[in-house]
Amino acid sequence: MHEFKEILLEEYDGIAKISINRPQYRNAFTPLTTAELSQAFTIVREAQHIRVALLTGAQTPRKEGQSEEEWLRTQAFCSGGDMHCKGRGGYIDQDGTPRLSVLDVQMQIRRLPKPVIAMVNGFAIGGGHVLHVVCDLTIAAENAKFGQTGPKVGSFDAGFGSSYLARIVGQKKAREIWFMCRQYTAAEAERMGMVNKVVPLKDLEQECVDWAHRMMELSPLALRMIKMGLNAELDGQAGIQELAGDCTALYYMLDEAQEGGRAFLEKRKPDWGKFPLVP
Ligand code: S0N
Repeated sequence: MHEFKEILLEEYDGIAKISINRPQYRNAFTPLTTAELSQAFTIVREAQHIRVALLTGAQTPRKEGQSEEEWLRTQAFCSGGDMHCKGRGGYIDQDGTPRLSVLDVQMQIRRLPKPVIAMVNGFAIGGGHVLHVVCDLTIAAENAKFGQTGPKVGSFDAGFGSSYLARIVGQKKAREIWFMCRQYTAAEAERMGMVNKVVPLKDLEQECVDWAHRMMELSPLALRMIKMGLNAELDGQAGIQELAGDCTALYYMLDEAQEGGRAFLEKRKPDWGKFPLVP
């Protein structure tokens, strides 16, 4: 759909696939990666024919002589912020400005009025783990590994990466994940409730496409309103603003809302009486 340097944006049959494309660094993100992710999610939001987005990590080809087991062990969804760019105040971009811009990407995923599936094909670690947490659904390959590392490497995400994680797996497990900095298998992540389904890596993309197609048979507006309602319960006034915005957009689609504007322009009183007031 668009050419980028550190990510790929592809589309198939109404489904957008966004891949972080730095497999040599286990798909760690730089400020450029997050800027490109932001741009990609904006494109996906604007594209009316796109109904579902997949977020994943690019894979490395299997090297000659490498066993399948070893190859599977090295695949990554995302390993968080690129340590090579970490400076004081954030991750340093090409102009020398420190940034924490993955937070904007998290917000975009949460606010995207379309379902986002995290297609976790390997390591989902640190800020990469948080990215799958904020997606609406997570489908993981059997080889995927999940975990937070912040307190081990001098960082943390006390936002969605902690509070929303706790809503998903419960307070005790969320504290364990952050306080112990261990890695969990896909099966363990599924048992904790932070993964919807686990499949072999070779079936992962097809499984995600099947889930996307299933959702595409359903009312997009209904899914959008449910997503915003689920967010609103957790996001306080910011969540209510999001849900209310969608309610306003729906209201504008009714003749009743059109009547108000038309009456003003025609310099007459609006005739509200002609619209049904259902109990
Ligand atoms: C993923 C791990 C477990 C894979 O281990 P494995 O298979 O043994 O591979 P390695 O040999 O370790 O790695 C292969 C190559 O990839 C490079 N690499 C891996 N991860 C990173 C990384 N995060 N940054 C830079 N490079 C990375 C390795 O260096 C190696 O390269 P070569 O071959 O050249 O040596 C393992 O790699 C691992 O544990 N990685 C680190 C994971 C980690 O700690 N991530 C957390 C990083 N921090 C964050 O994500 C910060 C949170 C955050 O983003 C945030 C939070 C709140 C508010 C804002 C932010 C924000 O940053 O914007």
